[in-house]
Amino acid sequence: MPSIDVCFSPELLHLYDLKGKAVVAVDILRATSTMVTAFAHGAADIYPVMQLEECRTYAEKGCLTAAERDGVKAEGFDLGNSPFGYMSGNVQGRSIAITTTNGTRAIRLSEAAEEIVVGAFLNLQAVADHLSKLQLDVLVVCAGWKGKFNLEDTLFAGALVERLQDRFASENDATLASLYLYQTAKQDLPGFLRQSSHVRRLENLEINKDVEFCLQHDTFSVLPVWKQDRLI
Ligand code: 3SL
Repeated sequence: MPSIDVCFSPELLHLYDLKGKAVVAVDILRATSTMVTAFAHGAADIYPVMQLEECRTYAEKGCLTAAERDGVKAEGFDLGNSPFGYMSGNVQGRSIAITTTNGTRAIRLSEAAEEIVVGAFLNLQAVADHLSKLQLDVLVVCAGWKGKFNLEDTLFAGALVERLQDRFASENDATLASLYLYQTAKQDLPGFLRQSSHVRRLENLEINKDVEFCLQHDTFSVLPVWKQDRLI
């Protein structure tokens, strides 16, 4: 039986061997939720990059560019990191280059894995179905916040473990902790997360509707998968 494990921050990735594994990269608030939303609204592909300057260069290649730092859209880019910015038909058929504080970093630092998929509550079942077919050992890589643990990515990890627990061995402490946390919180995720650091950060930016949207389960069936230098 394959196994599932959880890495609480990209800073802990050096402790894991990614070779031969499937990574689920997650940044619930909001990068991976936004990427899933972009694909669900017709985006052709997405280039997640780490630096603002690199992201800017993709405009010359005909890409839409998207950038966020500290929760705010960076100046001079077409799009920010709110899922609502990707829903108006504006990304249909387009390539997007995106850089965010933590989410794009979690994806790029996972490149040694056999496969990387992008997960969010919004496409939770699509991720679970894909991993069940793939039968590789799984590592959920939480983007966290600037190297630190966060609740929302851990809750996603727990939700995924719950859906996979019959088919995957999940006996390590990180996985058990994620599962218990999710089972405690799942009746009211927005309420549970009200005191969390990033929800408070986003509240100060007055984007509560983003939080509510990103906590919805199984809204989309898209599954962004890493191929060479981008998500398709
Ligand atoms: O850290 C990130 O990658 C972002 O998703 C943060 S924010 O939700 O845009 O503030």
